[in-house]
Amino acid sequence: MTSTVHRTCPLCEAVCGLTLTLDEGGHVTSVRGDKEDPFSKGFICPKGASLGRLDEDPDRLRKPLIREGELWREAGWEEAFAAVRAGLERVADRRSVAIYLGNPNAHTMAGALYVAPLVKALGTRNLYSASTADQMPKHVASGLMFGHPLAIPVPDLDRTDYLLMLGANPLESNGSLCTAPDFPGRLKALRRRGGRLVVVDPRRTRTAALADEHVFVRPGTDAYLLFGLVHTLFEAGLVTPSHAVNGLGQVREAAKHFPPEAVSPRTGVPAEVIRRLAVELATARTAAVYARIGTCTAEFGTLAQWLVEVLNVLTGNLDRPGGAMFAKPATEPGVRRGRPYAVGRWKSRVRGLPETNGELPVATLADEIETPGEGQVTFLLTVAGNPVLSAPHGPRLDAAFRQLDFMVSVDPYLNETTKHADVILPPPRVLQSGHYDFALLGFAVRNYTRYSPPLLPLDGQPSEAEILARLAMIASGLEGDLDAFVIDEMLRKATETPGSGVEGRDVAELRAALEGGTGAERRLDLMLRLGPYGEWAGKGDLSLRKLLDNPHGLDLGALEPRLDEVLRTASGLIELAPRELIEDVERLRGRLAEEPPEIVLVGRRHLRSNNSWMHNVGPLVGGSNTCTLQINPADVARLGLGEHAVVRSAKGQLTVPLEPTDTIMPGVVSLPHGWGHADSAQSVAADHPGVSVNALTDETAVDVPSGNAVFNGVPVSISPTGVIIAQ
Ligand SMILES: Nc1nc2c(c(=O)[nH]1)N[C@H]1C(S)=C(S)[C@@H](COP(=O)(O)OP(=O)(O)OC[C@H]3O[C@@H](n4cnc5c(=O)[nH]c(N)nc54)[C@H](O)[C@@H]3O)O[C@H]1N2
Ligand SMILES: Nc1nc2c(c(=O)[nH]1)N[C@H]1C(S)=C(S)[C@@H](COP(=O)(O)OP(=O)(O)OC[C@H]3O[C@@H](n4cnc5c(=O)[nH]c(N)nc54)[C@H](O)[C@@H]3O)O[C@H]1N2
Ligand code: SF4
Ligand SMILES: [Mo]
Repeated sequence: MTSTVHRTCPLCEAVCGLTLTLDEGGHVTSVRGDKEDPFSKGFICPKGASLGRLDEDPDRLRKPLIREGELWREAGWEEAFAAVRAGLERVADRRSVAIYLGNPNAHTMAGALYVAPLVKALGTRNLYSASTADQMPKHVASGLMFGHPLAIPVPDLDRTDYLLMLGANPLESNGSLCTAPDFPGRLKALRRRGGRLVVVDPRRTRTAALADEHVFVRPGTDAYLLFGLVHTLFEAGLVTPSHAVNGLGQVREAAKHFPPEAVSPRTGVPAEVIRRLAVELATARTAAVYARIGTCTAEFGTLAQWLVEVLNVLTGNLDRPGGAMFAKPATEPGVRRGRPYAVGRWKSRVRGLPETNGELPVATLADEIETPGEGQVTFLLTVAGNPVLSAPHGPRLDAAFRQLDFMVSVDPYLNETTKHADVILPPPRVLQSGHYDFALLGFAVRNYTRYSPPLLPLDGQPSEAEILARLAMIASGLEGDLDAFVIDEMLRKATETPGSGVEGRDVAELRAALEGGTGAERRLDLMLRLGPYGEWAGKGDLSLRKLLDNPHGLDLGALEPRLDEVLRTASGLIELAPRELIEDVERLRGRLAEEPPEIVLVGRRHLRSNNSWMHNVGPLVGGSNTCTLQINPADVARLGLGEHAVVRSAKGQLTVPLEPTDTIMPGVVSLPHGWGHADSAQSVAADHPGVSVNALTDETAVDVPSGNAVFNGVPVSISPTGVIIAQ
């Protein structure tokens, strides 16, 4: 007997609905797009289609591993948790404990619901995550402008008339901080209805090829280009902000330093193109500017994200249909309270880098492990992360992790990072886990909700939620049911909040009404009921029951203007010129005068890959090698290169196969990240090792306001193999 089941794909931000066929042994025999999902409507990509293979990968860990010298042995769960407890008890000072959270935490219920209590229980400020190797500039810009780090607008993709996209390649990545299943189809629809798509990228990507116009830009210079656009809007009298703002005059003053003629040589974009783009943006019926990883992981990442929103505001496109809008996710807390957003509330011990969103930059994790003194990190917990391959200058972390007294990893794989752990705690298979996109639905281009319950029983091992809850209990020394505690806290607050919808009601009675087979499900039920469409506090009848009754998900409508609900600044206005960012403009001005490096390195993504961890699935790594150095043929000829070349940076060198292509600008080369599996314990990945680009990236270079790593615009030199360069 086979069975057909439906669930959300957990592998990227597009949240596609999948329809799986399982045989009686619970093995996946086919994966298709779920045609009845109102958001993804049957879309699927090669990664989603490989979900069954990934889920049943024989190299996935099924039991905890405990290290004995250089060897590993499988252990029972109680023994593994006892080993973690003993390791933590050896730490005299909790300041020496660090936690690193990787990208999949944004995709798991465990990450959304259990990481915060775990971090609290560990009682340390040494919190690091992939966010400072990714989107922290967006949080900082939104926090300072709109008062909340999650108030990140998304382009209203299905209605806009004009989309200016910088540093994103959704035809390969399927989109990021813009949840839009079938992103390619939505871009094609934009053009079909007469809209215009302009892509700014140092490479002519598949997305650029689909666009009306592709603009080559020198890596790391988007902030100059965006300032050139802002300058033109003021110059041409095209500024029509749709909202009350603070700081308009300061933005005008700052932009005076960046006329198109001044930024053109640095960006490589002709001044007349900058002027034309500004006019197009301002005069389109509706328009949105959207910028992603290429512009975030750069030296002026926060300034670039700020200027993106400045443009959306100045052209009157923020918070209106067809412009840049805020999603309204079904689990959004009714009342967002707290102090106004601030950065730098504390600083890192060694380099004095400011905290952002309660985190320290991953670019300084190695410093904190290597540098003796009070608070030196000696105990590390990683959850769903592979910083040895994904963080800047990964080889230094590889060496630093060897110095740790104790390391614990929650991860399904023995890999370049977890090989340093003393204990590895593997989460169960994807199909044994419930799934709800708490994080990603806050950035969706349509309001939408869907819950996927676990499809297969747990067979005695803990869910990832239970693993993290157990670690939190070990760290806090408390006993009891973490979920019950969280639920009671939330209910108490809601019942005490005037106008909450449950004001004055009895906590015990509300608690008893919650449904769900696990603590995580009951917490989801509570969040749905208290959310904006919820049956308790919202304007609808959402609850876990309703989602279980609608396994293909529910459309909650097109995005609607909601800036009033989203704004959390002390002034109650959009802060167009936050002090921290205006100060950073000086750094930008200073760099304009400097001679740029001759050759710079950027990254890229491939459709069938996902950061560092999907290289063990045969169908995804088959075919031609994708870990190649893209380079313009003119540079190949100029430098006299053969099939391979040596790339050197301030931090390291790699020998790489070349992929000459005129789709990349002269003076720019590109390597994808996440490779470098030469010593991997994973059999397929070890056969397709590639090299780690993060052997070249520099952990000492960060975007100053956010502490974010710089992966794009890294200065490198390139020489033929076999040539020895005198140092
Ligand atoms: N040079 C360069 N470096 C980059 C980037 C770049 O563009 N260029 N991109 C950056 C970006 S955007 C990101 S997000 C980071 C990613 O950085 P990381 O999150 O540190 O790295 P990933 O490669 O995503 O590793 C994910 C880990 O999670 C594990 N995992 C997978 N699923 C689960 C699960 O369900 N539960 C648990 N517990 N573990 C799971 C995998 O085995 C793997 O070990 O890399 C950054 N690094
Ligand atoms: N298939 C696949 N999908 C993924 C991932 C994956 O690894 N593989 N990773 C996921 C993750 S963690 C993330 S964060 C998202 C990222 O999603 P995207 O932001 O769409 O990421 P990329 O596809 O790397 O596209 C970034 C583009 O920026 C360009 N670029 C580089 N430097 C610059 C610059 O200085 N300026 C400008 N304007 N452009 C520049 C690059 O050439 C590249 O085309 O993708 C997610 N989805
Ligand atoms: S686009 Fe993303 S969510 Fe959709 S099937 Fe592919 S990996 Fe899964
Ligand atoms: Mo990412």
